[in-house]
Amino acid sequence: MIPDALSTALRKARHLVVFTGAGVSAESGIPTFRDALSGLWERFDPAELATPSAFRRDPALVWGWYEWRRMKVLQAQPNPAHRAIAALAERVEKLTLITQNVDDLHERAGSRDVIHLHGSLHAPRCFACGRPHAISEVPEEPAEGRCLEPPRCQRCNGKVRPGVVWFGEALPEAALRAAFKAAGECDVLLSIGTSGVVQPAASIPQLALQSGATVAHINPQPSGQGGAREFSLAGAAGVVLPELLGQLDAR
Ligand code: BV8
Ligand code: ZN
Repeated sequence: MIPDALSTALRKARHLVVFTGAGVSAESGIPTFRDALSGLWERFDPAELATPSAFRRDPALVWGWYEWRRMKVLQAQPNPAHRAIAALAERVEKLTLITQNVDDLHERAGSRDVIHLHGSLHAPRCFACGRPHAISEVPEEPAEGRCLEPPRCQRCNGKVRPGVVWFGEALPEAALRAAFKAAGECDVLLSIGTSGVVQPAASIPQLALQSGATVAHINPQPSGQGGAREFSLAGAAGVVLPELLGQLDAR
């Protein structure tokens, strides 16, 4: 059930920020960041595998992990959560969608101008010279647990790397600036499917709260500190968001 105070804040919101993590893609069958470490990668900690040093040390292991994840995304469909977020944009004056996810399911559900704080699985580039690398979008059976030699750059023959932001790497400047600006100006921020561990992205809901916005966390795990303007809606995004949309439409 959506608390009245939150429904009212949503109805009055002129600027809504939606901030998503891997949990919003969970119902599309995409493992969350930690769940992605199954099979061959089970023995790794994500913060250790998703790093430039891991790629330097064992490019085939890291490239294999990302190709496995990319194949999962190519075979997945947006779920009711992605679609409800795209529909929300038609119901508020301004919606800024900020995601930590590296899949393109928000875009495939119809969301536009998505701010990707941690890059994308669909934009590999040369590790040496940075040249973007065209990659096949044909979904192949994700080879569970296969190391794969990364392709080579056509310009300098360097190894191609995933287009994601690894631990220890700076987030894209413009994306981070736009995200902080939106969080500082919005009336309501919905934080959906994130464990709020990874910085600086994890500070976005707090920034919105400190700037006077109403914040709601949508997650099966209760989240947030709770307070006059902070709500925790315990549940799956694919269930809670359509309900929230329905309440907005029932006005
Ligand atoms: C930076 C892309 C500085 C890659 C990701 C010590 C040493 C070194 C660094 C640090 C350190 N201490 C802190 C740091 C900073 C570090 C950091 O935060 N580390 C953490 C581990 C403490 N951060 C960085 O390194 C960042 N860069 O600081 O650079 C700098 C500055 C200038 C110049 C140079 C350097 C870069 C961080 C980006 C890392 N890349 N992703 C990839 O995808 O492989 S982060 C990755 O993990 C995700 O993008 C996401 O953001 C994050 C968390 O992943 P998950 O936990 O799976 O996902 P999520 O949090 O969304 O959890 C799932 C949630 O969904 C759960 O809560 C679950 O309950 C919920 N859920 C499940 N099902 C559902 C659901 N919710 C709703 N509905 C459902 N159905
Ligand atoms: Zn190159």
